Amino acid sequence: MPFVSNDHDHPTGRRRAGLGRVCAAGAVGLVATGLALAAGEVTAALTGPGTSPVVAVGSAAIDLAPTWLKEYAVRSFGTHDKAVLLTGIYAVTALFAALVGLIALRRPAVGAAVTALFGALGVWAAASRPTARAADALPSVAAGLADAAALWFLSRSLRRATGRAPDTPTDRTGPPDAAAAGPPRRTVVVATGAGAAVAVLGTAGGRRLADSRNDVGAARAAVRLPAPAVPARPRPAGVHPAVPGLTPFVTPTGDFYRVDTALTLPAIDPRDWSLRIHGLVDHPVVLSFEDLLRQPLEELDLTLSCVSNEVGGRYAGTARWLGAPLPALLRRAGVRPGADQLVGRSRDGMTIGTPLESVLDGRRALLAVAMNGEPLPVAHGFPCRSLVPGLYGYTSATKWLVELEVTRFAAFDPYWVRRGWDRTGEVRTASRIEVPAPFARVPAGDVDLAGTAWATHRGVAAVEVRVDGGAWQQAALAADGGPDLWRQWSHTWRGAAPGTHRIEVRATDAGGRTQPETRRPPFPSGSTGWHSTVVTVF
Ligand SMILES: Nc1nc2c(c(=O)[nH]1)N[C@H]1C(S)=C(S)[C@@H](COP(=O)(O)O)O[C@H]1N2
Ligand SMILES: [Mo]
Repeated sequence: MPFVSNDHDHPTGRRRAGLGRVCAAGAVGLVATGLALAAGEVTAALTGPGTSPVVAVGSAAIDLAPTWLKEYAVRSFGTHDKAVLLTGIYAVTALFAALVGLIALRRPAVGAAVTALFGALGVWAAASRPTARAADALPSVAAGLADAAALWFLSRSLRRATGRAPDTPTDRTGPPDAAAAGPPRRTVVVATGAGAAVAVLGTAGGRRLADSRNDVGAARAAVRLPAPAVPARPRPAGVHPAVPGLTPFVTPTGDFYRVDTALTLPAIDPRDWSLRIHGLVDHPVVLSFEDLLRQPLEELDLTLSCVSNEVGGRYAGTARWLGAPLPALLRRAGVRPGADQLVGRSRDGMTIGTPLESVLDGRRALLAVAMNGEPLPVAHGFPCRSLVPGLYGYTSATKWLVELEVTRFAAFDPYWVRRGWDRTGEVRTASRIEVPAPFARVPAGDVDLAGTAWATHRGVAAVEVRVDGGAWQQAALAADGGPDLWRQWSHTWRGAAPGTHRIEVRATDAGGRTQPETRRPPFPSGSTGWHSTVVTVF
């Protein structure tokens, strides 16, 4: 007779029991890792939100990601790229956590070794941050210890409750009736459930504690902005053609694009902030926020754009900025001969290098403290960021700025240059069609076309459109707000006939250079090519 048919020894029953054990082991792994994350978050509330294991690993991943992957992420997920990254990290962590639970059930020592590896990964990631301090390793150490302890306790209980010794020779010597000696299964279920609850509450509590400890909302609300010594030049009427669907001329702050590598926003209280100007200067300067506000502040209407903007993309915005004139501060510090690069450093360790000659050639470079009449939003660099008209953000617009170093290109490669991007970052002429929207259906007859073009600091001299590869037509340019601002355009397409049509646009800058037709991706110096849109006329 092959086997006795009782529930435990029947192959199906055994398989079912085995499956239950596997699931329980997976759950134990997940709960142990959940407790680890909770321990990490609670500790990170004290050491800074950027030091939580998940955020540290995520930040390291951002820095290590190859350029094509970064470009892909920005292109596919836009400003959601960070949420996608974190979700991915959590998913991979959960997978490994369940696996470690299985391993720990059979081989506790291997399970412990893997959790130690997890902890070490977090420590390495935290230490790899450019602003790392020794204490930043603590959250990952705490997470690793919590993981090991929870895993050890829960998988031992599970082992005992299900009556199987781990596959290690020493443990095999236990009594054959280990099941009887072990805790009841209910205890394991309760312990695992309690662990899960603690993990969830701990993680949420740690986050809240971190948020409250790092809330600069009140400090930001308390900032009193002085009146500008140099107000913005009056904006001419008619900078915005009244075509429904066209982007506003001034971008509402809440709609302004955000591009940066910060998984958690640096929280800087202006009272703890200072800006150090040093390097190849005669008189290094340290400015407090008060000092900065005492400068003769200037207002500047400026279009800021990102090198990662695809043809027709949305990574450009216009705001009214208020800030201290940067050239005056540099002159006061006394730039030494031979210097050709100005490196901005942010609180989170970002480095952005600007050609010094463009800062000093008469353009209105600013150390900005306000955007559209309010202190800078935290996401846009509170309390201070740099701005240099005519350059993409990655070579000019350091957010959370804390340091300016006058140096040489030969002496230092900033963050993006180390990753192969062009070191100058001059804004390329760009134009886009916003009306009609892509794949819009419009009635036959006269069709309104409109959009936005920029050649920041040079100025837009002309915009042309054409339909189905026909002759280029001059679009009507809206009033000119000045070369540092984008220029909106409109055009009436007369007698549009039913069918599918392709509309193209190209702009010419004030230097007479027309956008080239050749499509190039953003890397390494900004995208090129004509934007086009397809519409259906009915
Ligand atoms: N500290 C810091 N500053 C930064 C960046 C960053 O990643 N970190 N990104 C730069 C880039 S690539 C751009 S395009 C602008 C975007 O500014 P915004 O987010 O305010 O639109 O910020 C620049 N300043
Ligand atoms: Mo950018």
